[in-house]
Amino acid sequence: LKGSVRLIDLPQIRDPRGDLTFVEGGNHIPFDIRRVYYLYNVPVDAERGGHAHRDLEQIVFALSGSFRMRIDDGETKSEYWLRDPRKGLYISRMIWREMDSFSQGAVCMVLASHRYDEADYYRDYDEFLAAVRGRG
Ligand code: T46
Repeated sequence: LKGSVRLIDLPQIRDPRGDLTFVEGGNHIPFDIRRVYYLYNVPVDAERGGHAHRDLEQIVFALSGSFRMRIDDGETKSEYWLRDPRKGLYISRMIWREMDSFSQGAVCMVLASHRYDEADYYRDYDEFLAAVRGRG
């Protein structure tokens, strides 16, 4: 998968009042943030994702609780268990992702490089495979 999927460590400021983590555009992440969204009230047996993006880059965090992300670049598959709010999973363009095994009360926050655009999605796996393999 080379650098196309990797964990990004964010700073953590700890003191007796609790922990604080921050993200700065142009510093901690490799794109300008144009959108933030979050998933919550997710049933523990839910499956989300099941798509890839033509251009979108994202960083996915488990702000609370945990869940699994399955990653597939068309050749290699891997999986990440996200559970640490300091560690975001960077996912570049043209990567298939699936999410499941959400813990009770899990909150997933995503930083995205573009606004929502349905035309940017591959929601069909075979179409995604043909596209990544076709590019050689
Ligand atoms: C991804 C994973 C981690 C919007 O209107 N605006 C938005 O910004 C988003 C993300 C979604 N939507 C609409 C589109 C669908 O009608 O919300 C509905 C559910 O979206 P979707 O089925 O794509 O949700 P997930 O959780 O399967 O996937 C989302 C992101 O779409 C995707 O980019 O990587 O979270």
